[in-house]
Amino acid sequence: NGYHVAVVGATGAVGEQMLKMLEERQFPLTSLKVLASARSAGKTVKFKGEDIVIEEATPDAFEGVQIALFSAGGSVSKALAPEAAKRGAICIDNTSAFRMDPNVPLVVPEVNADALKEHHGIIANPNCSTIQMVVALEPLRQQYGIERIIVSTYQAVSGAGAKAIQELCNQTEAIIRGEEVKKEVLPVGSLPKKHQIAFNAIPQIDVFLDNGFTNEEMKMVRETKKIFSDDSIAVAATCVRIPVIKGHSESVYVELKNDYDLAEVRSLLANAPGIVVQDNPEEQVYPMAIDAADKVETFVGRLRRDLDNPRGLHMWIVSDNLLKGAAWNAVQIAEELVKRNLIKEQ
Ligand code: A2P
Ligand code: 11C
Repeated sequence: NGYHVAVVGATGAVGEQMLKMLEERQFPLTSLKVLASARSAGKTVKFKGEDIVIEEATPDAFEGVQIALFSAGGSVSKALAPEAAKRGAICIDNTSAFRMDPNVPLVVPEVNADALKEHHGIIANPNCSTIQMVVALEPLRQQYGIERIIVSTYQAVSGAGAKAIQELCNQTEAIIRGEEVKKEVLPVGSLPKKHQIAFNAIPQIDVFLDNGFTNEEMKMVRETKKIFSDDSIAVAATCVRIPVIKGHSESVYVELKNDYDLAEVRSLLANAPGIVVQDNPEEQVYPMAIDAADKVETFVGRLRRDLDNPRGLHMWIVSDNLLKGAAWNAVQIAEELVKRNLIKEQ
């Protein structure tokens, strides 16, 4: 008793992890299609030890598909998710193409799984930096309410795709060998000007908007309000790329609506789904990207009260951007759809 599933962008940094998650979670599959661009058609990817032939992602490729996981960029989702939905598939889209569409639920299962009921064939997976933040803040929002959030991120290069991972590795090797450093991908593939990421920190992820914030920063603002269904929460973000391969780290300052007790905050977080508290500064225990890599949980630590505002709380939040930030959240949504009986029979 399984489902017909397709993964679009199966050769990419996130697509590869989607296949890994489907395999690890033993998602009930009747068939699996792996789709990518025409460049990859005919090549193979491994799934459960077997070679599966990649097909070109075209509208007809979705015939008979019940669940389609998309991570091949916004323009591919815009063109093909409506085609897949038209053919009866539920699309779980990891790109930003449909996130702010009022007809599209934007879902983090630990926070707003109920929004899945409202879907019309497309469900959006939020941005990686938003997902781990709302997972960690949800227990506090439930208990105390949230007034404002100020976040600074330290984001891994894998967020910018497989080419950016390669760029970090190539630049690092070149510098150590004293060779010329090539800059081809970061900070933004589509812009002409590039910066070195190896041994650097770049305060730009995605393009700048007229208000002085980047698109990545504004995604954190808009998506947080939509997932929490609360436009009154004030959010401001500064997003920075650092030379780490996997795992986004975030310094989050949150002002709560009501008084809080720090011990209670710790226990609320420790008992919440998807969260692991790592907070023992005396023993130098706190979340780090290197430990969060390849794990599905969101790690929280450095919990401390603000020095001036007694309702202010500082926290450090780390998660694997390719897993909870993308592939795991998408597969978790698929599992939730199964649990809620929301998938159409073919
Ligand atoms: P391909 O390898 O065939 O180019 P990443 O985010 O790591 O850069 O990966 C992007 C993913 O999106 C890859 O799997 C890539 O496939 C896929 N992709 C890019 N363009 C298209 C397209 N026009 N149609 C389908 N898949 C695409
Ligand atoms: C990054 N957060 O780390 C971005 C990648 O809207 O899904 C994901 C962009 C998105 O570069």
